[in-house]
Amino acid sequence: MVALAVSKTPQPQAADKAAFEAEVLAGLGASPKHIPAKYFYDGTGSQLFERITEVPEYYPTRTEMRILRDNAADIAKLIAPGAALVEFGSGSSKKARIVLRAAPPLAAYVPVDICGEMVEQEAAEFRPDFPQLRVLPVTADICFPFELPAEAMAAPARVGFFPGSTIGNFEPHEAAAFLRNAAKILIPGATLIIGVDLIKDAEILNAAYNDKDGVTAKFNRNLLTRINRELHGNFKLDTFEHHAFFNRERNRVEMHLASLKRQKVKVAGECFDFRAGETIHTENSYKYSVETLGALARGVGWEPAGVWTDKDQYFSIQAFKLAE
Ligand code: AVI
Repeated sequence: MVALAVSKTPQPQAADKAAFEAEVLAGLGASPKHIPAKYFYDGTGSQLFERITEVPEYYPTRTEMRILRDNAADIAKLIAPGAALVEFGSGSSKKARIVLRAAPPLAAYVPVDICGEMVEQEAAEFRPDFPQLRVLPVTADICFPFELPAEAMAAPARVGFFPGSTIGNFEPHEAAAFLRNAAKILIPGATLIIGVDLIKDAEILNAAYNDKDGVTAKFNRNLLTRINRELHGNFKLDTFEHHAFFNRERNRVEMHLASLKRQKVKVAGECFDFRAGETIHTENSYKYSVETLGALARGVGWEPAGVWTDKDQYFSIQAFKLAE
């Protein structure tokens, strides 16, 4: 779903597995222990994330959809007729549909995702609903340069779309690198529309990542199930607890898996010691203000061009322009 993974070789499956193993072994061997959040999204992880978006405490998805619906006409004014709309990490394209319904006739919609099978399937489901629109899926890692299809290259304008606050799962230097890469792909004159979760009361954030039904806990622990299955691990799931909390100094929600006892765990033939209470840091979800994201974007050449939020100021859609 979310395009955070990195891999490009003729044998993607073998390479993905090698990268997964290398990153898990390095992360479990480090102090503090950590595993990149991109590995949450196997089939079960993607389904669990979809369920998270529906739990009452997890406000981001429904709030972002509402902001897009309420302001679609205004947001669409940033899209020139005949432009190509490039969606970074397209997922189910639900949010792009809202923007596209309000936009003028476009040259193409280019959903980009690391998961080729998914992006092709979503494009196939998307086409009948927008019969006049060229839908040109691209399989690529959005953090690295990739080529746009010829029709999109020929379009007189390019607009990037990056909803979902996926930018929050990047470290700030990675977010800057993403914005720099997006600038290279979209070229001068382009617009970029990003969904960004805003800094707010710790109580609301803590609830959003500790839903009562335990779906987020399942999503977090599924990483251990995946390691057991794919890397011959022997994690005992009931000996690891989901921890999620807002780290106010760093403006991020951290997710961890905490070992409930002193124990040894084997993964891919290597043994790792856990102290009681020791955690594996599995995710950061950075929260921004309009100003802090604006400063980050300005630093790599994007000028703020519009902001839309909900009445509680929980979430924002922020637009930027790249100087000509
Ligand atoms: C995908 N991403 C924006 C989600 C977030 O809120 O950082 C992932 C997530 N992790 C726990 N709940 C949702």
